[in-house]
Amino acid sequence: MDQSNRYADLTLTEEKLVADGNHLLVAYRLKPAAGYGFLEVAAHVAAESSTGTNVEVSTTDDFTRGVDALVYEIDEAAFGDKGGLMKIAYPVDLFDPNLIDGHYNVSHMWSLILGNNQGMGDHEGLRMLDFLVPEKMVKRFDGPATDISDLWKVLGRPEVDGGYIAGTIIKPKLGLRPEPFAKACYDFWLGGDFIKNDEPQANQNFCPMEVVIPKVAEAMDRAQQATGQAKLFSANVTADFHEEMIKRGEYVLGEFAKYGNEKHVAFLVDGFVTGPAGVTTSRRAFPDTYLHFHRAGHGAVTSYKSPMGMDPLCYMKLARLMGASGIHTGTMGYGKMEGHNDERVLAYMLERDECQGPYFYQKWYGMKPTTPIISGGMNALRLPGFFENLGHGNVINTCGGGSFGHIDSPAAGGISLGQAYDCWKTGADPIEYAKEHPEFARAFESFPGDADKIFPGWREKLGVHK
Ligand code: CAP
Ligand code: MG
Repeated sequence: MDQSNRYADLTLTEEKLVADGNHLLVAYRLKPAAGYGFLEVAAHVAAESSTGTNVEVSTTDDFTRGVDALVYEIDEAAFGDKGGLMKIAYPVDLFDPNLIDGHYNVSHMWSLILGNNQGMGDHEGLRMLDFLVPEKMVKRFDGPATDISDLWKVLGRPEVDGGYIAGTIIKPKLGLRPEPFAKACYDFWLGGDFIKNDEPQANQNFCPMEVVIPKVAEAMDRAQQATGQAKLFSANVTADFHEEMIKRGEYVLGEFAKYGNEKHVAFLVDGFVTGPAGVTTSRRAFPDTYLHFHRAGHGAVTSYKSPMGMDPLCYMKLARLMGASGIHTGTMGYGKMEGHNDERVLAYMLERDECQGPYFYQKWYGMKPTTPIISGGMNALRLPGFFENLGHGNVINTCGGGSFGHIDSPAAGGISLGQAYDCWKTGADPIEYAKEHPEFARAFESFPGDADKIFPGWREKLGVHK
């Protein structure tokens, strides 16, 4: 059934919709299935995502019609054989405020704008490219409770522009027992700032939380005394049940508090698999603890390979609305995961108070920033290019292989990361810098494949002939 007479109004202008601020706007790429018209399917998406279904229902009244989502712009040829562009305006009244405080729910918003419409049979692809949240809604999402300035403070740095946080992920991903795990932490902290649990590290029988966490807390205390520097640990508290998550969080904080280091702890929540409920549990139960949003599984909805799901930018915006203090943004083409240089906008959208996205100019109205967490196949050699592309280094970066794969030691790996930042920040030539900085220099020998690619001729220049 073609519902475009009800669910489309191509006379509406985006300018006016934005100025009025009564709608949430979404841009999608749509590819209709064979035999269906573009506007017909677009209108079906608007119906299915708001007040309608695939047929007229007798219970609809005039009020219902007043909260219809409306297709207000289409460009059928925008993406060639991948489909066209369509934009939908969703009345703010469609969205769901909490009973307890009137704040909006990301889970509800998500299920509306990218819910049932994903499974419709009359399209071959429907992907969310960008969205614009109006002021009256932005101000009623939780947003982050803590941000990178809280970590800079713990590290004794300026709370504005406090710079690069050099981190790692304990590797191997699984299979370390408590003693070697805590030793790996200590060894890295001698050179770097921040350690996170790898996302599958939890409460396995071979490494129970209640055995390993006290050892990690003790290792942090020792490393701080040995280096005279503050250290940070991001502990995985992901769980299905909110009470289990809170139990884990309280346990971890309690163990680090024994050394006065509870502020040196972040909570890692695998927020794609838990969904917004897991993230919000941590955000609200532990408002003083930095919330580290790991996103394992996100590729199923964000991969550019898919005609479905959403672009990573949308995922970043949802994470900031939920209240992530930091979220993995990928490495913008410098690491091992899918991504490209222009994904700078992911970081800017998270950090800034206003930012131009691909389709909409989003204002955040003072919502705290979410730190870009840069991870996945990174090491000291890849970092200078990464910083150059991004234009700053106010990020958390975790290099698992890039630290534990350093041929000298995890500490040397950690030091090499800080040196990579310093090299870029001071505008030094990396080869010249390596001549004066042994840990950075040895990263070339540790990751010779990368060195060959990024710095051809490095062996001769650095006098390495093995
Ligand atoms: C990185 C990592 C992270 C990924 C996740 C891993 O390890 O621990 O989980 O970065 O991807 O398991 O691969 P390495 P993203 O440093 O050894 O690569 O950050 O894109 O969400
Ligand atoms: Mg990992």
